[in-house]
Amino acid sequence: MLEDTSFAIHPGGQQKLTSSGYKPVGPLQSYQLAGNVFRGKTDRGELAIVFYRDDIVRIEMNPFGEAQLLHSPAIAAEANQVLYRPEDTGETITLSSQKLSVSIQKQPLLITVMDQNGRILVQETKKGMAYKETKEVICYKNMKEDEHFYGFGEKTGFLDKRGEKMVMWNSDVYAPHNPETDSLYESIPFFTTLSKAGAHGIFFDNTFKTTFDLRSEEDSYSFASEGGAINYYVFAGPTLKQVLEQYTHLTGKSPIPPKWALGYHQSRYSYETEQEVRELVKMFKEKNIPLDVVHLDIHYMDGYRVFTFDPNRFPNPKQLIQDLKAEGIHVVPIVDPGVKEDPEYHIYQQGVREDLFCKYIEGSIYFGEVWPGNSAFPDFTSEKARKWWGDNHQFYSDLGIEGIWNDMNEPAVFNETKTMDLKVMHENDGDPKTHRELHNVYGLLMGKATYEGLKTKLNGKRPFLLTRAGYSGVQRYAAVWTGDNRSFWEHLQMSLPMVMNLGMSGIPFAGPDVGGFAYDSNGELLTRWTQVGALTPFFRNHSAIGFLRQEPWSFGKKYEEVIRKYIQLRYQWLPQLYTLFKEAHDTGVPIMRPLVLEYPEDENTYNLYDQFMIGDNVVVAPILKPSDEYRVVYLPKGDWYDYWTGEKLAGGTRHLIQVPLDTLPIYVLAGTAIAHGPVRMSTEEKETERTVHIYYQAESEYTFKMYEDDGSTFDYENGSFIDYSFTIEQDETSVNISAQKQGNYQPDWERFELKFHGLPENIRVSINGEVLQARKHGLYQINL
Ligand code: MIG
Repeated sequence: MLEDTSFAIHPGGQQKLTSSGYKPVGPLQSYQLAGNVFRGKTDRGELAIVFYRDDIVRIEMNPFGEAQLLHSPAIAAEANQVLYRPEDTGETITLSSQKLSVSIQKQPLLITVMDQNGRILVQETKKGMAYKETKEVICYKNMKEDEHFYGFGEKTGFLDKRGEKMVMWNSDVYAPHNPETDSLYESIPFFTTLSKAGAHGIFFDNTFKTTFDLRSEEDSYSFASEGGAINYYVFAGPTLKQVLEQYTHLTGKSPIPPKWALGYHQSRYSYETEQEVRELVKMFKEKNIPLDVVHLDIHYMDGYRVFTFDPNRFPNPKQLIQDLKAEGIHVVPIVDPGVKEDPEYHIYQQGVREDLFCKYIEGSIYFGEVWPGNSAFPDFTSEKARKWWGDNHQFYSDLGIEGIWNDMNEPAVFNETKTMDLKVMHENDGDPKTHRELHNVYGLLMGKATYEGLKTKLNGKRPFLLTRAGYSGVQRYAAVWTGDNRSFWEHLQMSLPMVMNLGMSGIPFAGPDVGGFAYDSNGELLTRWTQVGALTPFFRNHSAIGFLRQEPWSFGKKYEEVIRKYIQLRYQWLPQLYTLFKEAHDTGVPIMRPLVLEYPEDENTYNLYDQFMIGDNVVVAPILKPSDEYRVVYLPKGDWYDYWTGEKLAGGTRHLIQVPLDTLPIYVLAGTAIAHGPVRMSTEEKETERTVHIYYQAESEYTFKMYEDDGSTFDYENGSFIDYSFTIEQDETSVNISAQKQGNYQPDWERFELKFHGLPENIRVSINGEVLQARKHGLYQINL
């Protein structure tokens, strides 16, 4: 194509820059208060303001009519009754809650959101809010010099998004994900701004194609949409963690995953036959490599018909799944939205007869080309279609399947636009809207249908769902993998800030294809990538058809040994990760964190993308380049223990470290603790012992948390869990632990140990006032 050559920048082909053509919405002319809702009229349209909580305010400006205050499916919370009194000075109206104050200057209309101390969080520029007759809307905000930006979901590039311009439009991108690649599979129009004064967040809840421009102007940014209203929420912070709690209050928290989903997943496009799957599992057993999940990609289906198995390739799926389960392994099949046009296929018949497919306004079904050939697409915006789709998962649950992998749900279609015709009209539970408006929520609603359907079929067991596409709120249903990356070192590098920003967007359960999907991987890359994967929330090795195989043993013994070590390490860390998943469920704070989340006052962390934290006390600094045994690691303030050698390093500075192939650099903050379990071949194996590692530091105090439940049911919702809290106080002569527990779940382990690192001789260790006897130096066995 000529567009792929220099012809693309032919001097004659440059378009003239036109003035933007936006018009201001005009001054505020009148207003009224109806209960909790402030409504004001401008020249054009209506402004509405509602507090959802003292620390969350919604602002909607519709330049084309009334502010409708409708909800996208992202929203999981209702507005609380927040009491406020408007103050009107003649020029400005101010609405104040306990935490926020919104000032509305009437002429010209200018909205400023402040905290209770009058600190400005968000302020419109002179351009304010504007629209075009063609229905585009835009909102301009000031951007201060010291502001840094996190979130925006699944984007390429580095950690801090200042200077980026990003478009939200769920897209299937098989072409290599480059720094300039913009829209990927997920659209999360939410971000957090951090400055010296603190943090606040904005969620632009508009499901049309939206654009965030933090690049074009030096001192302002904008968010714009192709349609709909200027509808956004401001979160008060003032810390990054509070913003995440506020955003996930509004859009929902992630469920606690079943434990098996936190183990190691092996995938390939595709393991094509029952025989191949059995041999794969046998290899894992023989090689002593833990495994919890095998994914079945599209080859398992009969002619790519969802809710079927190919009778030749998989003659007895029930037996296969049962046999694997007996070995502690779960099978997760892929399910795409496209339903093959085939009048003899029951799913297609049901969809047509019961009117469940996406249609044009004129009444004909929309067909698009995907794997099965010409296909219809369920209209997930309709409750009836969602229920139908969910109920059909009985097919999988009857076979013993407890997890589903949703792919192609942007939706991806093999045509020029890569998706469904924008004119298609979704039923949208009685409020019909075009695909142009609802494209970005199609994947989210498929996830809702799948998760909720599967949940009702599993009789109290936790479903696992993996999805490629999503919108804000997707964390309520699914884990997210970052789609079709490649076996490039650059993509290993890029996966870190991408997964960290997904975490900063309310999506804690995320990860890339370990080893890289397309292109040929190699031993060194797979080894380094598996090291990172061992501590990434979602840990799956997946690779594409036509490229080198990349199971752990594919590149020879030297690499296999190291890969085994790190998959095993994953299982040792599971207790620690599980507690962090529980924390994410409660607070929205992710498991894998950028350092800035823990050290927001430390400028060195603001764009630190090649290291990450697990929880609040562990820094991981992987090798991300070939043939390199050295790297610089930045350790924030405090002292840090090398996880492997026990050597203590000073924080607040950079270290040059040597990192042989078998090492993933991990540092634990002195004065803190982490929980470990034994290496197991799968999470179904009983966890017989539990060890809490405590890293000695004189004059320190830390509250260590450890959460346990059965790992597989929702019984924790009815009190069947146990939550430990250890306050560890250490000084020159003694360590005192005050241990508390809440809940009555009886954990599996038979032995519980405390293991100290760096503990000097002659230190007295006591727990709840009782002095402990060491079994050997620094090792204590206790009864909890
Ligand atoms: O266009 O099902 O991202 O993980 O292996 C390819 C085949 C469709 C894309 C997914 C990938 C999966 C593949 N799918």
